Amino acid sequence: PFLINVLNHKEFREGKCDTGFISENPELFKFTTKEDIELRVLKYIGEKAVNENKGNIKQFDVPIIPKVQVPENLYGTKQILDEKGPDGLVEWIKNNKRLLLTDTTMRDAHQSLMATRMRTVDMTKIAKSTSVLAKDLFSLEMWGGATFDVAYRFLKESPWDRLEFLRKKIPNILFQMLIRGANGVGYKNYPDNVIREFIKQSSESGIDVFRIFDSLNWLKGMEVAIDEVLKSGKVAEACICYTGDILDDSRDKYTLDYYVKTAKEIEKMGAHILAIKDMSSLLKPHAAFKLVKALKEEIGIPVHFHTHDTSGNGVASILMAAEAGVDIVDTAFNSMSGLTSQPALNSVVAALENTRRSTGLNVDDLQKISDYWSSVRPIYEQFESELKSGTAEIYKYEIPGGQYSNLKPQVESFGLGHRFEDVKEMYKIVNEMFGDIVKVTPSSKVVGDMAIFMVQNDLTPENIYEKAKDMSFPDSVVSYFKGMMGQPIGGFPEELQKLVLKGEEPITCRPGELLEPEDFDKIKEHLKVEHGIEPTTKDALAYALYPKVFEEYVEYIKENGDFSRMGSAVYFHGITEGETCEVEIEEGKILIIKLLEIGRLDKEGNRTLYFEVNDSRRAIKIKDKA
Ligand code: 3PY
Ligand code: ZN
Repeated sequence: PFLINVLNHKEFREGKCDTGFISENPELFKFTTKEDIELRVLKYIGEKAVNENKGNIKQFDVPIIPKVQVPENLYGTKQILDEKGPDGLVEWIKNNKRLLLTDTTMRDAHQSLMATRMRTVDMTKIAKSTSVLAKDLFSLEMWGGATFDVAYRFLKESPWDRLEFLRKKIPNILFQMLIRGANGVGYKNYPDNVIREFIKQSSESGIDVFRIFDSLNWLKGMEVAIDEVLKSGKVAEACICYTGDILDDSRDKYTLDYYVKTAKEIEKMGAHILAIKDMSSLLKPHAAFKLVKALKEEIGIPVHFHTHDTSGNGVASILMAAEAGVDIVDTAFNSMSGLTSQPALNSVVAALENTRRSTGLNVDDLQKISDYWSSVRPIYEQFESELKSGTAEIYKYEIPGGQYSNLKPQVESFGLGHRFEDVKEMYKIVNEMFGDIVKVTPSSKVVGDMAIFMVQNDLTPENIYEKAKDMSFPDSVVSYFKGMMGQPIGGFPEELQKLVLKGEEPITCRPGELLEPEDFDKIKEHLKVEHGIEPTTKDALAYALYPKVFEEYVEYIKENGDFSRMGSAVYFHGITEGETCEVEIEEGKILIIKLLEIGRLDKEGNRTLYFEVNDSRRAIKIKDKA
């Protein structure tokens, strides 16, 4: 994506350069030829073979892409929105008796099951089939949350490309994203103009439904995002994040009344749809019935239920919500569902056949898509947690799906693997110390970081005020107590706030009112001068959200090449001696690569690898790091 050389350099083309230009810009005189691209691919594969898989390769089934005939009149919710606008779509939802379904496979499901590592190629391959076989879905949640950051950081691919490629292939189903209110797709509040520009660009690139939440249920934290979505003519779906247990009368902070009151305020803010965001799988089946019933009686906008299956009760909660009249629910194709992911889509469809909430989707058609994901999933096994079953302990700990499956490796990275159970207990204790808060990105990260910090330093709610007097707390905890993530329901516990802030004054206004607006022209100039790219607004936005991650991404691509079209089995696992693979390097251009032989170690510590590439032989040297 960043192929910039002298021929497409703006100043050179405009004739504004003198001869000094050549010596000042040597990188502009490098031309990436087909041979260079080929060489980069061979290096990538060679590196895997010599230093990573070392001959140990798992065999994966080739995922079967169901053949479909695209009908001429492919029509879906996207056309309803485009033709009738958000209010027309809302009317259509309200007049619908069917239970409407969202599939989360391309966003929350893989975020929760496989550390957000699903690559764009695996999504685009099934996109056309999805548009036909699942044409009656309400929406596909396929963007936002952690996917934006992880695409650049770990997958070295552009999340914008993902959105735009999928949009082209799926013209009929609404695209939905998750945006963390003023925290955008990041972990801290951003200046208002970053949130606004981000929404504008996302909407231009293909997002239709913006699910907006605030990690503390602080409505002010959603104001700017809701306003911008309304301006863009797209669908604003605002959340109440669910925590606690409305069935338990002894818990009087997050009651049914609290949720209904908050939902009414959200409706007043102009949201088109209300989402119940049950990120930690805490909304028990009977509570789901009670909550949805009350909301349907008290508010006029449609209700969309999002839950996880961490407890194992997810499908039950969905069915009870359906009985109570919920309009839309989130599910994931069966092979990508369950555990910390969403409840099972195919099973919900089958369960409701021949009932008054029948979904209108075809079980056999959906099975083909689930089978595809079933063959893709093993390629990502290395990113999955060890969780084998649902667990009722989630009701006690209240940890969001993605965080629950990620907590163990995180705790291990602090050398505290043996104290994992203590960290979970501490997560609950920290929540109590904080005054029982809503826990979802980024507030859940604050609670997690604090729990690890306390276990690491042998702190307790009793000894912390003495023992931690001179300790500096994790950055996320300091930022939280400063008010930089907004205000929690019921306010901050003052004594703890003082201990953490050590004399610094907290804020009580919206952080966005204090943050300097981002200067996008300056960012573009910086990217051009420092990294030699012709930046787009999408690049500038990525930099505004994640400066370091984006810069590293640009440098990686310049140095190593863009492997986003490479199949995931090869991308993650490589090939070994004697094996052949196909690698797409650009649309329709495929290299057939056979690794003929890995040579002996030479005196310099290198090995020569012999390849056959589309019938010609090539040899490259790779340093053996062993
Ligand atoms: C996210 O913010 O990424 C979430 O999925 C929260 O539940
Ligand atoms: Zn979720």
